[in-house]
Amino acid sequence: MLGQLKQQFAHVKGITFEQRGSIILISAETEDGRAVVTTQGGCVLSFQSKQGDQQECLWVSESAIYDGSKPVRGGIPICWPWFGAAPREGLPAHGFVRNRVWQLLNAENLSDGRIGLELMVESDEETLVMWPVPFKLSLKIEVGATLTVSLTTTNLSDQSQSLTEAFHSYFAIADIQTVQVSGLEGSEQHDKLTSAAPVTQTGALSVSPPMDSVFLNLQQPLQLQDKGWQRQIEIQHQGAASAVVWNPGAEIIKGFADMDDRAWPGMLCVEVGNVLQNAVTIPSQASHSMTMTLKATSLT
Ligand code: TA6
Repeated sequence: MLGQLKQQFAHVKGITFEQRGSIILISAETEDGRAVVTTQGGCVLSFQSKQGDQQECLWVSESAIYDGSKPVRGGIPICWPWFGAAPREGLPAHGFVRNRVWQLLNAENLSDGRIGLELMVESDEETLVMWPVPFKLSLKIEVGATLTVSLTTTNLSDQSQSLTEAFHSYFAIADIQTVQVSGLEGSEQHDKLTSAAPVTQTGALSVSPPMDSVFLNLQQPLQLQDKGWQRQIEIQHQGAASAVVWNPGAEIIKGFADMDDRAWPGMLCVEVGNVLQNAVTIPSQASHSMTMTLKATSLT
């Protein structure tokens, strides 16, 4: 597999492949930025812009597992075709495509200097048992000074289908006490930990761990402001009406074998997608896309 990929994409400048444990890592490096993507789950594991503060934007757990038995803990896992708990017992949380090996369909040098990748996963006998819908799922990734990920679902069944989905991005932060998320103003916050009645978000969000909230009906791009590192990551989104903000805090993190107990102050999930009442319905033979662009800028 590794040898075949190296040969197939040898003509693409800035692309390299390597194996870590049993998963394949694709590195894409341009003059303006660098990203690492794994075919395991179609997950972006690293992104660094060479503009702005030039530091790593994404968080990956030091105890992440690279043997393919579960998704790597960190980066931008893809939750699809359901977000959160499985619709029935025995199925994985957050859907099944983060547990599958995606096929690298294309890698190319774009005319503006960025690198474009396209990965794909489609329905087969195994997925049809978990979710009885024939589908094709395409993930386009563009790497440069910014990172763009775009997930397109094509419903190949003869009926409309509803699904929930998210880019479950883990961001590296200086300290959870000093970050804020803005752009959630006006959206409807559903607190998953207290199940309290939804409230409308006003002002920038400060995070007091543990936090696990869904924000519905997003109205603008999000900004993750990190005073400690003097950096802002702007999270632009299209075709995604929800956000999720998650930090497990000191107690809940102990339940995660692939996260160190003391890792929580240095990570924050700010996810965009279509969750709860923002589920998307895709007519038969039609497609739906959601796109996210990350742009890091220095606050100094
Ligand atoms: O997005 C937040 C969340 O749904 C939390 O409830 C939390 O459990 C987390 O994702 C991680 O889920 P995972 O299935 O990757 O362990």
